[in-house]
Amino acid sequence: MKKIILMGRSECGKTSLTQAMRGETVTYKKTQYINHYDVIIDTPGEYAENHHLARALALYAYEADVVGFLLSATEPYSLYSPNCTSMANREVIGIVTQIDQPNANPERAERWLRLTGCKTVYHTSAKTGEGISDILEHLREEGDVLPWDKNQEEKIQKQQKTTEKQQKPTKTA
Ligand SMILES: Nc1nc2c(ncn2[C@@H]2O[C@H](COP(=O)(O)OP(=O)(O)OP(=O)(O)O)[C@@H](O)[C@H]2O)c(=O)[nH]1
Ligand SMILES: [Mg+2]
Repeated sequence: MKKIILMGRSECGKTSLTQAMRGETVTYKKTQYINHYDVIIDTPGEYAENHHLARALALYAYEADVVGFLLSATEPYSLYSPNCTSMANREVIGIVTQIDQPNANPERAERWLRLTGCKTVYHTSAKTGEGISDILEHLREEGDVLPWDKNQEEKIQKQQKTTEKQQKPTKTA
C-alpha cells in the first residue's frame, strides 16, 4: 500500500477517517492488513490553520507517497490557497469528509479542493463508511490484497460450484 498523510483543519475528520480506514481492514482481514497501521499518517489540524501549512506540507510530504487534503462537507469556508498542491512534490488527493451530516454540502467542498489543484477528489463518511474503500483502492499497489478481493473470490467460487452442480448430469435409473 502507498503511504498517505492526512492534512486538514481541526475537526475536519482526519482521526476519524484514519480509524475508519483501519477499522475496516482490521474487521475484515486482520493479519494481512496489519500494515495499514503504517500507511496512514494523521496530523494535527493546527498545521493547516496557520501560514506554516506550506512548509509543513512540503516537509511532511516526504514521509508519504500521497498527500490527502481533507475538507469537511459542513465547512462554510476553505483554508486552502488556490494551487497549493504545487507545494508538495507528491500526488495530492482531495478528500471531502462528513458527507453524512445533515447540513453537508459535498459539491461545494469538492469545488474548493479542486481549486487547490487536486485532480482526484473522494467523498467520504467515517460514520457510514462511504468512500473509504475508494481511498484504500487508490493506495493499492501491485500484490496488495484488499478485503473485498477475498469476498469477490468467495463469490466467484460459490458461483462456480453452483454452475458445476447445475451442469452435472442427473443419474437416471
Ligand atoms: N457524522 C460524522 N461525524 C464525523 C465524521 N468524521 C468526523 N466526525 C466528527 O467530527 C469531530 C472531529 O473529528 P476528528 O476526526 O477528531 O477531527 P480531526 O481532524 O482529527 O481533528 P484534530 O485532531 O483536532 O485536527 C468528531 O466529533 C467526530 O466524531 C463523519 O464522517 N461523520
Ligand atoms: Mg485528530
